[in-house]
Amino acid sequence: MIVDFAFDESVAKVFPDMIRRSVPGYESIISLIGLLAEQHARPDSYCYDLGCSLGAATLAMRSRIRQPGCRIIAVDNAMAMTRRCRSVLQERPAGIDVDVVCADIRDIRIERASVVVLNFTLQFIRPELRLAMLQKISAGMLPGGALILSEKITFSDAEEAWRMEELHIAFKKANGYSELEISQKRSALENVLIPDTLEQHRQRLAEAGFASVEVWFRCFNFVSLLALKA
Ligand code: GEK
Repeated sequence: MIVDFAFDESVAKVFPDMIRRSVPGYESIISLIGLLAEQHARPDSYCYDLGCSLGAATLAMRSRIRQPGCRIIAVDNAMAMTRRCRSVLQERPAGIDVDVVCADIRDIRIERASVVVLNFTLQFIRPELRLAMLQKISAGMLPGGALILSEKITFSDAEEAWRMEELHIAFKKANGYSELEISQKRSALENVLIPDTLEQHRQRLAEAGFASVEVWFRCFNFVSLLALKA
């Protein structure tokens, strides 16, 4: 029997290996988030890593941001993730301060944000709640602030969707996953990870108050967007 995917202890334990083998370009996205954050972080502001898991994006930001008075807030609602995230950060103390918070990102306050990272997290929020989430982020951002939104996407064209899905499956197979593991994971994620099209993302971001939205990374059905607050 396939049960819905959950971010529990067993997932947290293998998470870095799992996400690297499942998301094409993950490692590049992570290191480039450090670069984007360095460009957009402002003095005396907060940088948020929402759905931080083990803190990969937080570590990348921390290694590059040098602005005085800048602080990173890393949030995840899975205790198994935040516990490990804290120890990862303690193992390598350096750079600006980080607060790791175990909470639902829908419940936290966003304020004075110059950078907000949603690296493969919005896709786990129920679709009808996504606009309100982005509106809250936008309202808490400083003018010119940067939202980095990475997502698995779907396509309105069925053939394109099929081709991209096939490439993603080939990527996972090349990384050692079996047909059975791939199909079981797909079933487990079916009700949990609900992808939008790029067009849906663009419209929602515009509605939430972001002035410009650019794709800065894409591989198959995975994209990362840079959205700037008006
Ligand atoms: C990385 N950003 O390595 N509130 C807080 N956290 C949540 C919520 C929520 N409502 N829903 C899901 N999460 C990371 C990778 S993983 C992506 C992000 C993946 C958390 C969840 O617990 C998990 O840790 C993370 O979002 C998604 O750059 O596994 O495909």
